[in-house]
Amino acid sequence: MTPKQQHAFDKSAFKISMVQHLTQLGHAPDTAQLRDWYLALGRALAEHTTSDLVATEHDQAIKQAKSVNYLSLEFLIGRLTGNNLISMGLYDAIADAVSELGLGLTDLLEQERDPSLGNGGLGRLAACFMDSLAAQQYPAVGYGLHYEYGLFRQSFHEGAQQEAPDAWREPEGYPWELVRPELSQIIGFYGHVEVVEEAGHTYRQWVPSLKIQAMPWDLPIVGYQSNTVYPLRLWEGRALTPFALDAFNAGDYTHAQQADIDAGNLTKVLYPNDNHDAGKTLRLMQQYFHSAASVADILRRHLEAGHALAALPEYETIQLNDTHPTIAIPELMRVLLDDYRLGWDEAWSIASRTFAYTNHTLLPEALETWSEALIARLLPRHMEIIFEINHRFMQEVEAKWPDDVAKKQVLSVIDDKGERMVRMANLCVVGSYAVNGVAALHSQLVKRDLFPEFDALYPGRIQNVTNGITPRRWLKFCNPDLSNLISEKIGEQWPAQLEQLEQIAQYADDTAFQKIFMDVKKRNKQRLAGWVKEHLDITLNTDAIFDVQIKRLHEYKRQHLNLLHVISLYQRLLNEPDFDMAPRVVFFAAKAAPGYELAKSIIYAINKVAETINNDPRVGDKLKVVFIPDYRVSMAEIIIPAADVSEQISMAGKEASGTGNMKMALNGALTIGTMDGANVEIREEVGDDNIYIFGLDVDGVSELRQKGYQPEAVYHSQPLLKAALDSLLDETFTPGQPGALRPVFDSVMGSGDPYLCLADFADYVRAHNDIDRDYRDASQWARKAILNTALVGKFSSDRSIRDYVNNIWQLEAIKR
Ligand code: OX2
Repeated sequence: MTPKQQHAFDKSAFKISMVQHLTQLGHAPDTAQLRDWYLALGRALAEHTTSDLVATEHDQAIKQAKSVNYLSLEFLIGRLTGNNLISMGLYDAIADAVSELGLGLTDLLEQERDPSLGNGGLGRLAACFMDSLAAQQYPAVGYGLHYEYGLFRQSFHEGAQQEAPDAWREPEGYPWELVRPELSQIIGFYGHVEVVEEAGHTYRQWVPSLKIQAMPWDLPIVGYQSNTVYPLRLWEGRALTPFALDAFNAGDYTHAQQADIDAGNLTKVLYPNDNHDAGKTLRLMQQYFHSAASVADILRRHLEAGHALAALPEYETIQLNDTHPTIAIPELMRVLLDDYRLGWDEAWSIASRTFAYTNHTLLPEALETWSEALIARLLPRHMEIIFEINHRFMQEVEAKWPDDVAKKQVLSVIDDKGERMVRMANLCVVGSYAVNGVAALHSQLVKRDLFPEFDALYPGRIQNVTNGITPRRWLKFCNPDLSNLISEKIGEQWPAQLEQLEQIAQYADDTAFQKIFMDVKKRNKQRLAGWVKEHLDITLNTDAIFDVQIKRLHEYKRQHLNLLHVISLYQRLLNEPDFDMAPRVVFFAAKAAPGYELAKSIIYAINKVAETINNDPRVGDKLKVVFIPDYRVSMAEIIIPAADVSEQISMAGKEASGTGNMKMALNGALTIGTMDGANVEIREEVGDDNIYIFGLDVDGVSELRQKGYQPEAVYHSQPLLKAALDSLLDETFTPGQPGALRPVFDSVMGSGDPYLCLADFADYVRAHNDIDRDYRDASQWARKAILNTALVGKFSSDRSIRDYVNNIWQLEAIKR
């Protein structure tokens, strides 16, 4: 607690406030349930953050400074209460206050439902970035959507994934959010473009035929010990009935396609795709709704602060989190051209110095394209503007590479092979002053493989900012025992200056420290084992290696490679009398996109294998497999501190960065990983001896592809692998249903496996054998674990944000 906050906190006043909120909720202290008390606590705390939020909004210094606007369709913020208490420096004081009311703070915190307003890494990154912006006091507003249903809730029925809606705010609403009707916007769709003449000039004007109200809800992003609260502004779609009547009367009927899309549906659901583009009309409507409302709000703030329109790039920068908000570029152009009547060159000069774009993937299926026909129907004026942007851009290409049709074809914003499509990534690169990848290797590949022509045309535009994670949530809050141990050794500054963890390295060989460090790990493993016992009724050996793979389910992440290793361990335990292994618990947690059949088959296979192994008395506690359902931020907070081994096993070149890899290393887990994404940089930091690298690297992958990949040959040459694969075809794991796991078998056999699972199997097993050997040497293992915690300070999202600030955004911190 900072002295200022300590001074400000009045325990008895706070208790009175909690009881008042409880009363307003219609409950009496003697009969209220835990959940009622949690809501009262949240509301009492939110009073403070709301007043800080408003104060920050009115801060003249901030109005006169440059801000970043982080536009993202996803913010996977996780529970706010505990984290905000840490940031406010009030955790212990509130624990004390609620205990005087006869309550346990951790029980109250458990009542909060995760706002799962994101899918995976991309959304969680946005949340970590907001945390780091507020902690370091770089002026910022996060703009997202207020989905009524977050990512679905996952359960398993006989091993198969079931999805249920996640009404995260129901029934009482979310205590931390504040609706801001005075800041609402009206957003148009469909309609036509008219030509208007004024004072000898002609202008184009879009006349939408459908209008929807964008209602903002602000969530407070509380800066760690910084007295700064920035808004995460989430737009909700609301019907504007009177207008629809006008339009109807005017005979301006909306297109039949959109008949079933009313305003209330617009922000109902978060699309459950991660790293995959599904191209649905409603999704484009969400994207435009988000972009247009955010652009309007940014311009409102800019103009209200008294700045000239032309000075927009000096005061506001707009970061596009992936291509999802790309339509903000033509939207800003439309507003500047048609509403403010600027000339094209001036408007373009403003827009193209305002936007910057982060690319998160090279996977072709995740690179968004929208059909020209759809955009032209939904956003007719924007399609005109996109054509004009591209026309001028093609002239630029012609000037650089005269008569080079091939160059124009790859660079064009419009793909006209077949149905004409707008390539959103190309539009982003053309309309942004900076483009970045999310880890060193990934950014290199963006330049080399995805956008080599753009890199030649605009040298220096494509940069790297390696991802990071907030040490507040991902160490201080989720792992209090380790945090206390670290603070005892190096003081309390590390959550704001993670590089300081390096000082822990000096204790890596200290046997007394090793013991305390591993005792902490053990308690975290016991906590997780307790959760598993209570919720899944599986008894775990907490001396076992806790081997963890937690992330979205995707072929490229290769959960099925992990599964093949698990099966091979099982078979060796049964078949090889001399086989000895350190006990292991292999944890999985992952949601599959509901429409992604193979991902669901992999989940089913893991569950079936787990069921068989966990109930086979011959295995005892040597091997257990646990699939934790409904993976979410609050679950990650329990799993990550308990991990010994972190599985980061994507095929090289496919995982742009990964951030779970950073979280687990920070909490003292050792990575088993390919040379992919940020694994490469984690290895640089922790050193070769403290990470288990295996498999083909990016060059190895392309060599193998060139040679011709033949999984059958691998299958026939490796008996361990063959036996594991064969067991997917018989009844070993699906009694009475032979072949039920065949989709997984088929996906890795045949030359069709783009992710080369079998090619990496042998080396993966070798790396796991090394882990098994090293884990048995408790002191050596402790040393490696300590060094992981000590040496990953680089991966603080504070550092990522400083990279953006210095290399891209050019912001000044505004101290409050
Ligand atoms: C993810 C990437 O897959 C992951 O590697 C990265 O760490 C994360 O974004 C944050 O940068 N959808 N999710 C991602 O990319 C896309 C597209």
